[in-house]
Amino acid sequence: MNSHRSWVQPFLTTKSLLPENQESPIEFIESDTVDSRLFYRRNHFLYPVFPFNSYWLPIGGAVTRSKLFSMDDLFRFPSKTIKIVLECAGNKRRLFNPKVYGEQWDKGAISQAVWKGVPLRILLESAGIKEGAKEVVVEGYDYGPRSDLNQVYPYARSLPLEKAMDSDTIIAYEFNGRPIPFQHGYPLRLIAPQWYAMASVKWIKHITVMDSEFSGPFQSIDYVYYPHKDNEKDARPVTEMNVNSTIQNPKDMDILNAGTHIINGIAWTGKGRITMVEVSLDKGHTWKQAEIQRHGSTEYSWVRWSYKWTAAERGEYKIMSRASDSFKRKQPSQPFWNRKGYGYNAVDHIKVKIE
Ligand SMILES: Nc1nc2c(c(=O)[nH]1)N[C@H]1C(S)=C(S)[C@@H](COP(=O)(O)O)O[C@H]1N2
Ligand SMILES: [Mo]
Repeated sequence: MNSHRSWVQPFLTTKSLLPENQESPIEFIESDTVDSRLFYRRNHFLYPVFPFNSYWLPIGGAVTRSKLFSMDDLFRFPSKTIKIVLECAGNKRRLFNPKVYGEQWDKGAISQAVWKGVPLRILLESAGIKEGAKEVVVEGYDYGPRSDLNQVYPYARSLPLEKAMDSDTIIAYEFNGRPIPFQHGYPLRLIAPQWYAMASVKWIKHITVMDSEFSGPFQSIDYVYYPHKDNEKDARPVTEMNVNSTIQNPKDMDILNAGTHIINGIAWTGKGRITMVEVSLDKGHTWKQAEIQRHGSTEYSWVRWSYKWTAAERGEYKIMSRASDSFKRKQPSQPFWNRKGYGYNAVDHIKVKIE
């Protein structure tokens, strides 16, 4: 049995190929750094073609000295290495009821890796931020038509100056100790910890400091919570990840023997840290605390949790998991429905049968 482990491997689950959107086999991820082979892929456009062998990074806009950095320039700056969860804002979209349009992600639009790079702050300071600067726009090399706007756009997003200046917001050049794989943004990618991953722009083309609000479609139309089906009332931008958890074992609809079973999974949040994960085996009437393994987890990474369950009686069981964080946020029993299906974080659940 065990000798199979080295050559029997999980795979990504394909959602679309042009552009490439594939999810991670999250229930089978046992490592806290996900290899690029199993790291989810989310793209709005086809992969970009650009001369990455003669790559330069320009920084301009509301700065006192426009800059052009070579890769070697970047390697010489002080670096920062961080392990972070990247979760697509559309992770678990398929679970919304009523259903919403868009990529029907199950639970695997999430992965974790170690990224190394230069804090964006250092680059901005070397260019000199002008007074009145508000946002920093990062544009990727990929672009394409949007069906709604009848125009070609690049993938570009802004960060508020405060987030851009956070010492953990980095321009990454390494992924798990190697140059970033092309699919994940080679040669340079923005990494914005704690925010849903739409903020972490791949294949950086240029960085522009702005003294006004950027209104590109990937933040004025997409990545906005619209709580109502047919009007824009109470719309607000998608930013930090919600507190969340995913059960990895058992698998949904498993048939198990009576006896002891380990229920385990991951939990993560975009603010503070995970303080508690609870499990319910009686449809949410009572909750028991799971054990959290913090070993190897850092400020921005997921934690692993487990709960030993002795299933004495035959029957069907619903297994639920609920995480809480240090900002007193707790997974709700019902998700916050929004028209574009972002930020799903209702209590996770699966069913099993004990025979
Ligand atoms: N340039 C560029 N950056 C991008 C995107 C994109 O389409 N183009 N997609 C964003 C979204 S929505 C997500 S969820 C993550 C996915 O990163 P991954 O493909 O490395 O997993 O990249 C973000 N950065
Ligand atoms: Mo995403």
